[in-house]
Amino acid sequence: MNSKIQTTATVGLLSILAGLSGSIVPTAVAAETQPVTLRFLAKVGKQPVSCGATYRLGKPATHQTLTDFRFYISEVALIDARGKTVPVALEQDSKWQYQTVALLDFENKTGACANGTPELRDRIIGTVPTGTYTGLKFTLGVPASLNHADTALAPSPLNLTSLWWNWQSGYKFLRIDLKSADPMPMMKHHPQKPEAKGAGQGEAGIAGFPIHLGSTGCHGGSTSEKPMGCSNPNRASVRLTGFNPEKNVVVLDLAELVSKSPLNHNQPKTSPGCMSDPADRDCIGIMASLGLPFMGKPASPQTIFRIE
Ligand SMILES: [Cu+2]
Repeated sequence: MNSKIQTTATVGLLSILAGLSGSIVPTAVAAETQPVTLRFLAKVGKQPVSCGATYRLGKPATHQTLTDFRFYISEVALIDARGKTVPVALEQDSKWQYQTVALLDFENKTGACANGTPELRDRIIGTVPTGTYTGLKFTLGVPASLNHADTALAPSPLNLTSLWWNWQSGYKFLRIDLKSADPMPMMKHHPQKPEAKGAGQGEAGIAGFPIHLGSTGCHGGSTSEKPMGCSNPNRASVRLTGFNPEKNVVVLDLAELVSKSPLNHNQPKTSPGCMSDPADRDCIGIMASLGLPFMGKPASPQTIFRIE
């Protein structure tokens, strides 16, 4: 009975406080926040990338035309001078950002990027507790909780079929497609032959080195149940220091991503390029650059993202 009286009294007091003024807010909720914009830039070495441009890439270097360049970033956090990590609350814009996931898009559907979308997106927008930050942390990929969705029903930016494999494997966390601009060895006797119509529209039609990163070895589940897990989640965790959101940009360097890969070569009986297949040796260099474990090789520091 005593406690009932106390409860009533407490409720009464709270009502009075609430009624007094809108400015009375419990301290716990009053933590100040500040807006933050994290800018990204896609480059080949020192050059910003552009759709349809041709670059000398890979090892040995070959001429490659860019036909797609998009990726999902999630679990973004800033790090202060003491090493404390605070998550960035992403603006929920119903377009580029949903929950903890953001899409970055460096293709504009022009020229060779016919498979893409006209809009570009080079930033992540959100809020963090007020403070001074010197580092950045994020995941290249879609979190497991959002990865096994149906693009027909999922909210934007998780509704793009071009960035999705299937319900069980989930999304292509990163999609960078390259088309060889050198005469391909098997095309040598038809060097003038124009590319077949429809090439680049579907995976089967791509002649070149598409890079599609995503989870593999996802087991269990059914068409109505999520997989129990994926033996190769392939989510790359990135931590960068010396970052001031006001001054710096996060660069993804395509030259670094493919620096160990012979791009005009394809292991027989595997998909073109690297589509994350654990048996595809064409992924060895790509996964190493991403810092992901692959074919028995342990994870190593990633080399594709840097601060500028
Ligand atoms: Cu686009």
